[in-house]
Amino acid sequence: MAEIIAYVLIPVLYLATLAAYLPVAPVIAALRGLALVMQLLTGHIRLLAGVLYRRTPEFQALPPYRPQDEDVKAYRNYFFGPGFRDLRQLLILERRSYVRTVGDSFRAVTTRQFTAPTRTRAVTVPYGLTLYAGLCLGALLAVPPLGLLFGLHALVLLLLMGGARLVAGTLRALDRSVLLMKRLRTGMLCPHCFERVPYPAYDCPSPACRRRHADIRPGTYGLFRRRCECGQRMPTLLMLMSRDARLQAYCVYPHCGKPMNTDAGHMPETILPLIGGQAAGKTQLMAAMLLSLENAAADGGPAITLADEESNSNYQVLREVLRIRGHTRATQKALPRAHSFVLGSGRAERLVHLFDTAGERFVDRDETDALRYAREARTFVFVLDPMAVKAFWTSLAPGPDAPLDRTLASTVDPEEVFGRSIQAVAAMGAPLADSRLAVAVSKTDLLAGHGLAPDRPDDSDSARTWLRESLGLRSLVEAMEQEFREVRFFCTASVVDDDARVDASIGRFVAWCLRD
Ligand SMILES: Nc1nc2c(ncn2[C@@H]2O[C@H](COP(=O)(O)OP(=O)(O)OP(=O)(O)O)[C@@H](O)[C@H]2O)c(=O)[nH]1
Ligand SMILES: [Zn+2]
Ligand SMILES: [Zn+2]
Repeated sequence: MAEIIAYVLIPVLYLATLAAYLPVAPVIAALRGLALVMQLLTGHIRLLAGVLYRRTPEFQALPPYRPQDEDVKAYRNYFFGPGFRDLRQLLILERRSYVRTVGDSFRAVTTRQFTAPTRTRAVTVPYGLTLYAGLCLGALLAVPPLGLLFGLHALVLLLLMGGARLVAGTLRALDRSVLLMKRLRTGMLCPHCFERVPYPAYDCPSPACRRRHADIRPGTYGLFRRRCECGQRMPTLLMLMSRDARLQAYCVYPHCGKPMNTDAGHMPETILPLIGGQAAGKTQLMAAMLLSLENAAADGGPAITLADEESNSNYQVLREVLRIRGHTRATQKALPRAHSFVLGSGRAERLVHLFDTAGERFVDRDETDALRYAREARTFVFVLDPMAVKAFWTSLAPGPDAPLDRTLASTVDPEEVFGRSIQAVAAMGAPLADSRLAVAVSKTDLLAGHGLAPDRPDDSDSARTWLRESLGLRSLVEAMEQEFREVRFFCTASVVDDDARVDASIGRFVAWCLRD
């Protein structure tokens, strides 16, 4: 009987139970597979949160972008590198997590159902095989949704990366057109090396940092703002700098790198070179021009502010010299030859650079290079000291009163200076035929005292005739009128009266020079 039970009944019963189990097995396998798929998907979401949001070390599989490793010491914008790094990290971590999760699940079945079962193997082996089948199915079925999630992630990232580049490009174009509107197509003038700077470099505004950012424009390191290595945020565009938060601009040329005017790039620029021989009266004329604009501002004219510390302190010195009727010669050695100031307010604001182009500069090759800025000028001033003309001393007999102070005269022949400077400026590529020339006949206060000045000093034609006929400068006047589109003659006296008001001749002269 025992044999019947052992070899017939039990096997038949076992086979019958197995047969009954068979229809249920696929359901169990499917459920196990589904469980694995869900486990893998939740794992993916956990990874996504870790990589994109929590950013703890266990979610980092690739070296991060650090500002100290960059050429520009700033943090990258997410869509210019870090976003792609996150996607790659996610892929790496997902692959690891997939292999681990699937492997762990298989190992668990192997131990619990095959190698160390808690119940008889007759039960655990079929169940284990079912679970194996389910796991195989789950591992396979998890791949398409995971792939889809990655595909979606990559697509969204790609779109945002493209969008970010589009925004950066648009912002740059917008900033560029604002610059064009301000007539700064070729950039702003560096008052130290006289080069045109297409877009200045800026220092981090944090006083403890001051890292130089060569190009702050929207791009890799930020769209609207960028973050310096020190953590300080700074605007990416001239357009985005508010009036009182303008960053200090610096020249981008490696041989210079000096600070530019803080207003550079924020308003149109006018360059006004003063050409003339040594001691022709350029420095004093420049001071008188500034003082005259200051007088005009006090009378309700356009406001004037010296654009930088250096311009300001130099101007204070010059003004004092004018005021005490001293002579500029003693001070000029230490003075640079540029004064920058902001004229007007609101939309009419502009940055004016006055340059003293010393006559001796035209001799030296290096010095002529410094004339580069003249390329951008459309109005030139030629300072003509009548006392430097030989005919002045021979043909104009001074009156009976005290003789003219010859030591105030320039010793350089104006004709020679004009010829040389115009040649040099034209060689720089300045379109003289499109430019205007203001001829400032200097020191006329001295002449007037001796009755030697033109009859009507405030009239251009009268001054012109005087230069041609009385001073014998016919060929010089002709040369001027040939080179320039428009020539105007002014008799100027760079002197102040007792109320520190500049001679009226300067006001007229400045107004013409700064006319648009
Ligand atoms: N009275 C009078 N003196 C003037 C006038 N302009 C210049 N001077 C004097 O002429 C001399 C030369 O003038 P500066 O302005 O130094 O000449 P500059 O062209 O700058 O000379 P460099 O820098 O050497 O090329 C100085 O002693 C001035 O005080 C003027 O309009 N009236
Ligand atoms: Zn420079
Ligand atoms: Zn910084």
